[in-house]
Amino acid sequence: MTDINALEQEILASVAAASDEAALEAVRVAALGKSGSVSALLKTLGAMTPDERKVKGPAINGLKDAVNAALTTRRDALKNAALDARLNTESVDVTLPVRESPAETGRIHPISQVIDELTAIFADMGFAVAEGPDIETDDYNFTKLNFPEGHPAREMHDTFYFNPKPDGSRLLLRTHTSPVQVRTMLAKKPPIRVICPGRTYRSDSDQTHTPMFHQVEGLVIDKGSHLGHLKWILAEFCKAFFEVDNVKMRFRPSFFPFTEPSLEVDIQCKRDKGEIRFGEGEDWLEILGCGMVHPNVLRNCGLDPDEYQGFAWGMGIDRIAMLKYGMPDLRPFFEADQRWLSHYGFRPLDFPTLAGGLSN
Ligand code: 2U9
Repeated sequence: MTDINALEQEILASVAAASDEAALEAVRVAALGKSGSVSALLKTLGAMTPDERKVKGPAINGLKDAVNAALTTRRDALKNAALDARLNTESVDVTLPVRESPAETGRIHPISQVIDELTAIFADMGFAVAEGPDIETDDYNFTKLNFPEGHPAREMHDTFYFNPKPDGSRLLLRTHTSPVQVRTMLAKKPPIRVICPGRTYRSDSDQTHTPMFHQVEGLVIDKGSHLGHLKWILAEFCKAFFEVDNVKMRFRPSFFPFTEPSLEVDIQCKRDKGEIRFGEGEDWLEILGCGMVHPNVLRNCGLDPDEYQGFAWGMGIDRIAMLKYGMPDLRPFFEADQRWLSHYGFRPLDFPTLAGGLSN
C-alpha cells in the first residue's frame, strides 16, 4: 500500500470518527488546510519530473477528491443527526403564548395614529393630504395669510427665526401648517380639498405648550362654498373621530387674520371622574378654529374672491389625541419613554380605517 493509500485510509478513518461538525472541521484543516497532509503532497507535484507527475498526479488528486467527498458525506450525516436529536429532545409546547415578535414591542405613536385616523376620515369626504416644508418663508407663513407687518405673532417671542439672509429676508420654523394651503392654492387651480397635517413650532413653550407640536388644517376652495358646508364637514369629522353617533357643536365668533368671519368650535362633552366622554353631557370643550378664507388671502394666492370662496379650519393634533385617548400630560409625547408608548401606543398592524374602526 502506497504511502498515499495509507494516508487516505488514515484520513477517512478520522473523518468517520469525527463526532460533530467542529471535530470534522479539524480533520478537514489537518488534511486540506494550508499546512495539511494532502496539501503538502499536492505541493510536491510541482517539483516532480513529468514522468513522475504522470504517475503520482492522479493518485494525489484522487486522494484529495476522496477526502473532500468523505467530508461532505460526513458533514451532512452530522447535520441530520443534530437535527434529529433536537427534534427528539425539543418539544414545542404549542399551548405556550406566542412570544411577542420584536415588531410587537414597537408601538405607533398616538400622534401618528391620530394623523392616520384624520387622513381616513377626510379621505372619505374627498380630501387629499398636502404637505410642505417645516422651514418656511415669512411671506408664506405670515404675509400671504394677511398678517399685517408688526403683528405680534411675527415677533421673536412667538416664532423661531433663522438669521437673516443676505437679501435681508428671514426664514422661520412654521408656526402653523397654513403655508401649505398657500402653496397648494399657488400650485393648483380650484376646486381644492386638502388637509395639511404636520409639525409646527412656537417659541412660547410652557407647562402645557411644547416648542414643537402638531397641527392639522383643512381647506376647501370652490365656487359657492359656504359656512353650511363647513359646519357639516366638521360635524362629520367630530362624530367619526370621537366615534359617537351624534355630537352637539357650538360655534362662537372669533378672529384670525386669514379668515373672515372667524369662528371657534366647542363640542359637547361630559367630564366624569377625570374621564371626558363626547356626544353627551352639558359641558363644552373647544377643539378647533375655522372660518371663511379672507378675500385678501384669496387675492394673495392669485384667486378672484368674487369667483371663488373657501373655508378653512385648524386644530392641534396633540390636543385632540389627549382628549380622545385620555392622556393627561403633553410632555410625555416627546420623551420617547417606552413605558408610556407601550401604554398609549397602537399596534403597528391595526391600521385605522373607517370600515375597520379607527381605534380598535
Ligand atoms: C389658509 C386660509 C385659512 C386655518 C385656520 C384656525 C382657524 C385655527 C388653531 C387651532 C389650534 C391653531 O393649533 S392651534 O392653536 N387654528 O384656529 N386655523 S382657521 O385657516 C386658514 C389656513 C390657510 C390659506
